[in-house]
Amino acid sequence: MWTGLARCLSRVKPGLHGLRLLQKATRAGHLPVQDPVAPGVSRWHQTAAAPLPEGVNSRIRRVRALDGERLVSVQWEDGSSSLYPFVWLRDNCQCPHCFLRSARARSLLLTELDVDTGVDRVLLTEPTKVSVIWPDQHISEFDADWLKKRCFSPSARQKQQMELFLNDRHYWGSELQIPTASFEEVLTDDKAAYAWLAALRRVGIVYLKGAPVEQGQVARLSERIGYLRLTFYGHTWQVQDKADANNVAYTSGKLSLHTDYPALHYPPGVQFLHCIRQAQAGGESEVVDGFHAANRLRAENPEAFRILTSLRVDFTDTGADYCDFSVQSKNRIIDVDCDGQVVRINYNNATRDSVLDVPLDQVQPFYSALKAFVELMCRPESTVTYHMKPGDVVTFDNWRLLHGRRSYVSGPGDKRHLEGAYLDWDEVMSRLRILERAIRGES
Ligand code: OGA
Ligand code: NM2
Ligand code: ZN
Ligand code: ZN
Repeated sequence: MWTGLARCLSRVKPGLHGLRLLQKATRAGHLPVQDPVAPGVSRWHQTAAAPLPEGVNSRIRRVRALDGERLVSVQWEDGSSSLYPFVWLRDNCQCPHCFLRSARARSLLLTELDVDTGVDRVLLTEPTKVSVIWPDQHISEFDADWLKKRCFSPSARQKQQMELFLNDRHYWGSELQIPTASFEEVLTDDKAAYAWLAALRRVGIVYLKGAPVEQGQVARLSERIGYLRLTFYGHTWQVQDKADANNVAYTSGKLSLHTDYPALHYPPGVQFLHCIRQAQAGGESEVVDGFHAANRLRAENPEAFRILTSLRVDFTDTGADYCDFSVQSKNRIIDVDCDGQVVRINYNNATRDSVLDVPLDQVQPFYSALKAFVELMCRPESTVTYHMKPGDVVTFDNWRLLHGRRSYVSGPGDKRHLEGAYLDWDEVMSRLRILERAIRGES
């Protein structure tokens, strides 16, 4: 099934309709998204493997309170040990007074928490249960697996964070075979849906084939996850050549590589585009891994990287659609987190404001830096090209990928038509975690 889907994918043909030949176009194929728990796992899942089940049955050999350091030491059966601060244990007491089980949330108030608490006694009541008796004789009981998961060692923290956020990325260039799955299968089958979203997270783009050729499909796909992100362009939006277009996307012109909606301070994390009708000529799509490109810029041109990660650029979007709007933002073109990791690209040349709030002497260096980044992304080895056909849906990470489209010509009665929708990563990651548990057979 998966391979069959991969085989029937369209490719951009060299010299097509007299448009510029993309050297790598014939290599822009697609790979099936495979079931991540079956043998022969697709390469997108090599390091994004499903985490171990929660109940790994950790057993404890010994517990003791280190009063001087205000830590509880837990020695595991295998000889390793973990340390837990008194204050953290008291804060995370799981008893019905301190924790509302039905909401899986803390009911203990911070006003009730003595951040300097000592402990009266620590006991190993069973090999898998630790009890802490506090000075006021309140009793907390902690499960061994629960504690193990929350160990403060750097390696345990890193493992836990990886399981929660799946931040392990596969970076790519023109060699990418876009992971591909069946539209109907991701709607109906949990394993297929998990494989779809896991690849969307790791690779940043997944192609879905076989959607009905009518409006409403991106909405169905968002309902599979939760809900979509409403913007001034509507719940879903129709990419078509329109009279008095309120956005450059609504013309038949070329769209250079961009992320959608940098005019918002919180741009949509995920984008779906469903091809309902393709153009007579042109309209091919192009994508680039913006994180990979930004990391290469850091290595090749550190000064350009410094400028694009520090200067806040004004973006603007004014008009009327879902309702009237006058949007302004200030975004760094390359956003990095406090560890210097690239976390978001914000760039649409069309909505970059003519207001440029930088000192005069930084204007020219800014343009040179931006040009260097765009040139790096436009290199043939960076880009993947594909040609959508009716029934195809492309789903991609709008914080990571830049996408573009070639200009097109449509006949008067058969206008090119894509329907799009946005989602945010919080909702997509939520569904991904739930699907992962469901296919592991947990509640
Ligand atoms: C957009 C867009 C791609 C296309 O509408 O923002 O990138 O192929 N469209 O029309
Ligand atoms: N729409 C118009 O940054 C942008 O202007 C992207 C794209 C929703 C297709 C908007
Ligand atoms: Zn309690
Ligand atoms: Zn776009």
